[in-house]
Amino acid sequence: MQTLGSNASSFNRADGRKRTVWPDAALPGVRTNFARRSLRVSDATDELSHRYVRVRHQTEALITPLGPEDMVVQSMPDASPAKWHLAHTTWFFEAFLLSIHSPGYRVFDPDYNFLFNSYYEALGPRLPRAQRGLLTRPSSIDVMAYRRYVDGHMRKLLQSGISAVTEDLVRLGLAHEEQHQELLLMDVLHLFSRSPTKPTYDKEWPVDAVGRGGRFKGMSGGPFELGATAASFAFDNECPRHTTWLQPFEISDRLVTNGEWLAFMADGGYARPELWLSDGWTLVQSEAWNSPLYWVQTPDGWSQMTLRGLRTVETDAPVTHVSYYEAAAYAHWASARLPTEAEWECAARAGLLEQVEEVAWQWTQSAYSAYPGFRPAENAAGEYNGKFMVGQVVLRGGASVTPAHHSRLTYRNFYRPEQRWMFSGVRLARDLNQSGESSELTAADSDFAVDVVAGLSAREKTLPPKYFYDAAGSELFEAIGQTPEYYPTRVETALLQQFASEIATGIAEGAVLVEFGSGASEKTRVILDAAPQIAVYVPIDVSEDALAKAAAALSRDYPKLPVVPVAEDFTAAIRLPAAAQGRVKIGFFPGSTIGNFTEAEALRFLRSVRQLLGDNCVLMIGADLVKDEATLVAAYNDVEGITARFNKNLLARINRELGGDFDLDAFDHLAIWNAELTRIEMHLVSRADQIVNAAKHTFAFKAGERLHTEDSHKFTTESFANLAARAGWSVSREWISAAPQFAIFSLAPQRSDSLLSTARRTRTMETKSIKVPGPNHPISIEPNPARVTVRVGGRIIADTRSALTLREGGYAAVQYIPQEDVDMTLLRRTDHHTYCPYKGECAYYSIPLGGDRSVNAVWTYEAPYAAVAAIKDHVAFYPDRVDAIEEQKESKKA
Ligand code: SAH
Ligand code: AVI
Repeated sequence: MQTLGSNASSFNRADGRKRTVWPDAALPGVRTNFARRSLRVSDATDELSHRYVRVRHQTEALITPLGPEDMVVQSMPDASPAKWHLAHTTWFFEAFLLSIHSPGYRVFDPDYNFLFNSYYEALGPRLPRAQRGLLTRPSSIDVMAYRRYVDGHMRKLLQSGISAVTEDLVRLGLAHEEQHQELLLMDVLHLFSRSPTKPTYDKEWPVDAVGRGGRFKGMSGGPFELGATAASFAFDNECPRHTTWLQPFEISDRLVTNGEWLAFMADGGYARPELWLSDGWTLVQSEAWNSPLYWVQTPDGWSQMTLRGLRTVETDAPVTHVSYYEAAAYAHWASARLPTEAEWECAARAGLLEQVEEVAWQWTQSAYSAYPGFRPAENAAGEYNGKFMVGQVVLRGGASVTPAHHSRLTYRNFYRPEQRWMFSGVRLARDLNQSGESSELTAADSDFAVDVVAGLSAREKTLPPKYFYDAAGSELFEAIGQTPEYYPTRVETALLQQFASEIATGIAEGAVLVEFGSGASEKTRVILDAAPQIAVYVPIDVSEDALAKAAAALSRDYPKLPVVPVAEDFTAAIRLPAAAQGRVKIGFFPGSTIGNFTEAEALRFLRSVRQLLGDNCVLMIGADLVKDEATLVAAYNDVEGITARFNKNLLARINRELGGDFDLDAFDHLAIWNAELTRIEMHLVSRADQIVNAAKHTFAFKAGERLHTEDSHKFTTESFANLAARAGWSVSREWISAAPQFAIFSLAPQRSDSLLSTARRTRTMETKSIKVPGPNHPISIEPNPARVTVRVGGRIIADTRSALTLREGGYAAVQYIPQEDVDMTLLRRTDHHTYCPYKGECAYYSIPLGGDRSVNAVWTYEAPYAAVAAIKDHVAFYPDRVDAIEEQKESKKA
């Protein structure tokens, strides 16, 4: 992909996470209270020293394709020569760190403060910006010597052990240098674009990725928490996080393409004053603009100057290098508008957007100004932000030239509305009215419409269950979980709580938790609480409202945990966000949502998750088990009628979103058990012959005709393990509740070198089933009031008044005797072990005194499961492997 060496690869799209730059050498202040204080001092210093070296090398890697002449010329006042960037970023460390925090430091050259200060009044007079191209001296060699000199002193400073304030300044200096890495590329591109030979900076520079989506995504509006919290590094202009109000809106999931821009141009976009803001129209005329900045008309059509040289304009790629005026005119032409920065941040946090950071900064319609409560940082570096908060517009996201991991969803880039040499693009937004309808009717060609038309046109009418979950449907599902009949939510949550700490032991430090069909993310909390080592949470759900609400609530309650929601259909090809990369992945698919798939869908899903999560992953799946029909049917036919409302909400959603005219009272909710296919089926049954319109189509229903809306398959431990095995997974642990039985399976990828047949591969050697005692397998433990003694070889080896009597199912009662009342010196531990799914791992002892008869005569549960915790530190004896186990009832003392 790159010829700039490994350093430069942190610039482009590959991982989708990028970040930005300030308009020309701009330096925002930084807050000092971000949450990285848990690192030990030496770890923090090591990490910082390495980062310092990486970032400084990265800048130098960027100039390797440049010759000495390329480094000096200033192609316009907004751009700076590459040599100036190299020196200015170095000056930052000298002026803000070494001169203040390194006792005895002598500046490299006293003139450099004048030459390489960008904006800082507090640090004295400086070379006017437009004269940076006059600096033939100092030479590039001098500037590189300056870099080495400052790097040497910085190395010493970093190794000397630095204060938190100094550390913050170093991090700020590195963020500042990353901004200049982007500026350097912007400025080189501008310089080369002015050259008649149109030079190539890097012929391997990646091309901009084409977006997949192309849909508007709706958001319901309401209060929204905008801005950065104290939990991680952010610039002062991103703070404080504060509540703002959003009207309902929709936002395009991808950026405007070159092809769309060509249509705008062909429709006279640059020649129609009615589309333009007044200042923009003046500029279009005075500058004779008729295309984005780097477009060049050739006999073969439009080409575009890029870092790869002059290339044909790709119609599917996003348009870049347009000013705010052009973006606003385009939006006007497209019957849309630009999003506000709050709308952008809200949609990005909800995971609705593609091309967030990897192609171009996105113009918002928000003026760059202070958030309520904004306070500039109190150091000299804080001079920057406050004084630029006028006459500029906010851009959000990140660009192909932004260093990886530099930006964040709260990042506020800003430029003047006429500027366009930065990598700027366009994302559209539109108002929704209060009932959530678009100002433009786009719903008719949505996936939903297509699936509804196909499903209602089929001979046996059916609809995919994923469409249950609009905002109302997600809330109804939560309400179902509260009904007494719908046991799966309650039982699975209790099972998770009971085994949380055990589940947590299988989760690696720094792992990412990826949840499929996360809904309200309530069960997730049990795992997060038990496994604080989880470093990132990625909830995936089609229900945008549920996802946005859950992500906001989790961010509030787990402020240190990055929550990166993905609003996608998890049966489609999902890409995990960059924050998940390089981490061990823990998949979590609770709720028995896997039961809503057909067998083929479940296999496809499990196989694709196997690919998505990689080799070292764990996948935990909650699955409901087959049980008696009455319990099952009641769970899907609650007396209060909430499941019926959930089922009928599908019709309400069609009415709302696809202009349908379903009469909800003309259908009955039906839930039946299909024993042959081991599934609960939900249907809506037409009460009469009727005609229904939806999605611009007409459908006839006969009286009694069913619309099949959902299957909930139920499993046995065997059927589930078999399914998993066919998709490349082995069950390594399973936890099973008391009745009504529900299971959680922990799956591991099958080893590819396994020669075992599928049937044998369904369980790994270590598979452990964990069961909770209940009515089908009751266990009771009671103190035994009798004195209990055990005799072997004629000797009393145990004598207690504190025995516990354990009764289990149909087995004989067993006396568990506290070890302190047993002469343990007479026992010999053996390597015999057994496993009980209700009680846990069991270890054994022989009693040499008893001879052959007493081999493995004694057992103990050293870490018994919670339901039988009382027998810890007790041992029990096989009656036929000892002489006698005697109980003497003692009369109560008077
Ligand atoms: N995990 C939660 C919610 C289960 S409800 C729990 O256990 O209680 C099922 C969830 O899966 C809903 O939030 C629904 O929106 C989501 N879902 C259903 N089909 C989906 C699909 N194809 N892609 C993504 N999410 C889906
Ligand atoms: C999400 N899914 C597993 C639920 C189920 O049990 O099939 C959805 C549901 N349908 C009716 N009630 C609950």
